[in-house]
Amino acid sequence: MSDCIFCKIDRGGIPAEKVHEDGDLFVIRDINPQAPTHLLIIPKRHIPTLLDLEDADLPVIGRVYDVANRLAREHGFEKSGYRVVVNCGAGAGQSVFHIHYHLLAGRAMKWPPG
Ligand code: DGP
Repeated sequence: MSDCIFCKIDRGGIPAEKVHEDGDLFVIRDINPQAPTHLLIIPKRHIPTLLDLEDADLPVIGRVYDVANRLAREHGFEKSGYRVVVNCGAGAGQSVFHIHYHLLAGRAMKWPPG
């Protein structure tokens, strides 16, 4: 989508260091980090929200969690704990309408999230 921030980042139209990239997804650091480590795992296909997932997307969503686990091991927070969260809809806090998974680590997490 031409006016989507994450599509623009993927195409190189907005600068952002890609921490990881493969054919299906890429990972960047959140511009407004909510934890010492705050990464965004972003499927490349422009899927607006979790509700818009199609059957063909499901293998990629599985890969999101594989990449999250790999990053946890690479960055050394696999034992201290980490949170993977997706906001679906404005009422849940979604502000960028291109599906993305927040990977947060490096501090104690509260439950329930606010
Ligand atoms: P959400 O509120 O769940 O839709 O999360 C969107 C996140 O995207 C938010 O935490 C801030 C981040 N973000 C928005 N614009 C940019 C950007 O241009 N670059 C980067 N790195 N992150 C962005």
